[in-house]
Amino acid sequence: MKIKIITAITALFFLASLPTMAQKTLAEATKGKFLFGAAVNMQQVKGVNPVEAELIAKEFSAIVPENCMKPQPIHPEENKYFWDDADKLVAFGEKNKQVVTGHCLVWHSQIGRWFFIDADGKDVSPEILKERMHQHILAVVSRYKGRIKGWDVVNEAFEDNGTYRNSKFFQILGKDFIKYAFQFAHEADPDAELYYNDYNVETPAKCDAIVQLVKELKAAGCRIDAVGTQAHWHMKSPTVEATETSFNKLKAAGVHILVTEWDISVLPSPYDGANISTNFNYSKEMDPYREGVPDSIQQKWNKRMLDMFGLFLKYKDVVDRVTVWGLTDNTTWLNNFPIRGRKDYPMLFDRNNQRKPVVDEMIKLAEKTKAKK
Ligand code: 9MR
Repeated sequence: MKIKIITAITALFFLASLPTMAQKTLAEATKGKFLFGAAVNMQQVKGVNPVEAELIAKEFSAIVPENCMKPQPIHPEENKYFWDDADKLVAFGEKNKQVVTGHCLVWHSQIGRWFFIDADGKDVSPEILKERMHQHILAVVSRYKGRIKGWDVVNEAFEDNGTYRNSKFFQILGKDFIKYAFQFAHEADPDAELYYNDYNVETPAKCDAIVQLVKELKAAGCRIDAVGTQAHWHMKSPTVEATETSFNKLKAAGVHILVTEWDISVLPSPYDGANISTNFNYSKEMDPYREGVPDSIQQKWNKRMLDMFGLFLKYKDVVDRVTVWGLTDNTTWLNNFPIRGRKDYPMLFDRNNQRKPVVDEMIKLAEKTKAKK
């Protein structure tokens, strides 16, 4: 009798655990190949939506702040820092045993105007801008020393044609602003990995410019571990072939690759970059899937996600991390870019926080792939 009860209880436990056994997570499936991360917002960190917080904790082995470590939110005025959100985000990652990376130290966007001007509203001298960068980077990087694996040191310094973006940093300091940023970050935390991050890295002229930058930084004795390719992609562009070519160029330049902001928009787009200041007027034709994505389009999106994920796995020896830019279709930045108020479907989880079927396919693909050498 006793044995029968024990057998029945064991069987019950087994049955209860079946869904969890079948539901392997992305973090588990990619272990040993690359980190699998998500960009996280403060509502998730603060548990305003506990379901989202739990999904992030369970499915991902890495996190990056979507906004709270950018220059403007963390350093809104000279000598005035706002640490609360970033502190909470780092603690959230540590609690979940996730690798935390920092985004981003130097970016022309999301930065207080004060950074570039003097008391009369005129551009500051190169010396002053350099010193402000120094103070900013030392303060932010030192605060999280030993707790952040690596930093997006400079974000989006190039135009798609490979010329330097005419940002305030570039206007005042020339291209050397990039070198200074890497030097200051290394000074603040010599053990932290350092990355250059950009979108449309698949565009040949832009990729070549980034490779040239890597060479120049290395020649100047700077540490640079990896280039982050944001991977804000569309249904047709870039092609897998163009992406693979860019991977090979970066690999040959002696840096690792991070896929830092992955999403594939299902919507038509009048623009294929990620420059946040770009926007176009709303029209119904540009927002075709308000009632849901037709099956034929969904299948195409699934295939595209899997093809690209297969490429990341193929290059696992140099791809150290793949990070998706957000969690669900509900909160993705793409619902408002480059046209406000649309309904996009670029994420791995749907508007009800449910895993999309493609996740299971990705997991199968990852499990078939051997770990890094
Ligand atoms: O997803 C981010 C969005 O919430 C912010 O409003 C925006 C401006 O700071 O930045 C978005 O993230 C960008 C990232 O920091 C850099 N690459 C492009 C991303 C999408 O715009």
